[in-house]
Amino acid sequence: MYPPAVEDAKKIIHIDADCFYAAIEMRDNPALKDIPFAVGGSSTGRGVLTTCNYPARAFGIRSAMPTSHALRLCPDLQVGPVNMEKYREVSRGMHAIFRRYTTLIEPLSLDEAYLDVSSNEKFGGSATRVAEAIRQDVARELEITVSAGVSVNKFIAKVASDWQKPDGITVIAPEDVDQFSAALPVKHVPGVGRVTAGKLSAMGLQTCADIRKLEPIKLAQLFGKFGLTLHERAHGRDDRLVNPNRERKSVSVETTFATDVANGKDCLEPLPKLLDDLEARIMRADVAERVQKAFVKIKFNDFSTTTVEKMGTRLVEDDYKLLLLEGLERKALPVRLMGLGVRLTPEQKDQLTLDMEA
Ligand code: TTP
Ligand code: MG
Repeated sequence: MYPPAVEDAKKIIHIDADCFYAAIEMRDNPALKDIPFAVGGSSTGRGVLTTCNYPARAFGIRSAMPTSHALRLCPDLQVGPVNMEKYREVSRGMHAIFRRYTTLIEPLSLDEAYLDVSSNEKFGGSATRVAEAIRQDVARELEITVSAGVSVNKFIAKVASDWQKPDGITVIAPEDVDQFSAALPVKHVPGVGRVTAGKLSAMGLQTCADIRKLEPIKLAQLFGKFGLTLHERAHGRDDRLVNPNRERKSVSVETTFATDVANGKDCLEPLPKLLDDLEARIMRADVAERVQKAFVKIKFNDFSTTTVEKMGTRLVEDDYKLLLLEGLERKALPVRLMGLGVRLTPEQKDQLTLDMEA
């Protein structure tokens, strides 16, 4: 039964470091602390920022923004190079701290993880106090700040960790989940992108309380399988477990067309932008060395999905174009969504062993 009785509720923490790469650079060079500062630029060979500190954000500077654009917004912006090895080391330090409190840790990226502390008996079983202890340990030992969300499931914990960033903690108690999720603007639900939010807004639906008025079948008609997930999230529900053994097998990005596009060359239009996004995401997930082959996903307007992948394909526009054209031939239907991805080779386990000994 959902929602579970209060005493059966899980205790999930979502941790997300604040302006992670920039925070580490500021720690190592305090002169950067109070001036607009970003990490990225030419050293990545792509001329985009990976992230920036909060003074830079006041100018409207954001992750994935071209450095040239950021410098127009703030000519005094300092841009430093990416030091992945250093960020990996801090990430390992964060995980060593997490393991003091639970073994149920699911990393999402270098600076972000879910922790299930339902069975933790420290601090009288208080997940809030565990989250506070983690935040203190990280601040003291690694000299960066992390924000935390504490609640009964992954979805609410993740939304909550973002609620009072930076250096914040937000706790949504079991009895408050219903009200919190009802008031939540639907664009904050993970998986709701620009197009989905736009469609809902055009129907006069802004919050999860608005979504609750729609029958699941209606949501499924509008958004396919994701419509059913949206129905669950709108009620504050998420039954996904924290999975410590999850290994990333692929990285992908996708875009839903504002209106379905006729099957043909027009579908290729978002390709360059999507490829940029995919490259940024691969870098962020720190898996560039594990890229094995390219794949594409196409969703037709009858909600059927096809994927095309081939050994030997690489992260280049021409290869994606060929895969997409092959996929488009499979059904003579307009296209609703297009995705690009890469499959990854299995993780090197010796890295993990090192991790465990840290
Ligand atoms: P995020 O957690 O998304 O961002 P952040 O930690 O910099 O800032 P926030 O305080 O909002 O959490 O990403 C973690 C790191 O991943 C970030 O420091 C740099 C890297 N990254 C990229 O390289 N490219 C990107 O597009 C994004 C979003 C992040
Ligand atoms: Mg972060």
